[in-house]
Amino acid sequence: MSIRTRVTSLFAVLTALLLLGSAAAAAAPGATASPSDPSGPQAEIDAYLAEHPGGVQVSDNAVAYRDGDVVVVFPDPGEDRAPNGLGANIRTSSLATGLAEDLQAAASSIAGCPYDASDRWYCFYTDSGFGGRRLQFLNTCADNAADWGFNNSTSSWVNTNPDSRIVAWDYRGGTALWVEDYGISSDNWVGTSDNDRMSYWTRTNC
Ligand SMILES: [Ca+2]
Ligand SMILES: [Ca+2]
Repeated sequence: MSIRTRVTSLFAVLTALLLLGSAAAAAAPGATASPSDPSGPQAEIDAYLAEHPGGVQVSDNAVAYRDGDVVVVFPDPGEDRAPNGLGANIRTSSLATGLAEDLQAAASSIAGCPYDASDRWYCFYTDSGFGGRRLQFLNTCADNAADWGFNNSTSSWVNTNPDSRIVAWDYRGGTALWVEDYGISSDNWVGTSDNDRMSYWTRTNC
């Protein structure tokens, strides 16, 4: 073998090793998922934001409205429940980081619905057992579920507000379905007769 051939062979081997190395790096576990990761709920979030403009995506799992007073958290595909907090890949916007700090500062949570002295959330869930989407509200006094895409969908709830009761209504001016007592209270199943009926809610002391 000539020297030239040997050098060329060595170069070929080195190139192959480098290529292998970069392939291994690309496949390394723990790589951050991109926002378009097809394993996340991105398609669902895109559809939600299109139907409910004005929201800001704050993570792979959550969108926020009204400067963070309303947060909707989506489960990953195949998961029964939405993740606690904001879920994966919290964005770098001040809204996202501020909200994440707030949720993290909460003393604890019930089924992902945070509570502490300053943050008094109440949460609705579209499935029983605190499953499905989690719709979190901080300062909202009354609202229509349809405005947030969960009309006639609520199957469980959590109220962490010690000063307010929540009353769930079939529709505005209609029948009261259930009362969420002064926090901390929760129900993992509203019952067959009330399931998927809430269209409107009110909050006392508001
Ligand atoms: Ca439901
Ligand atoms: Ca209804």
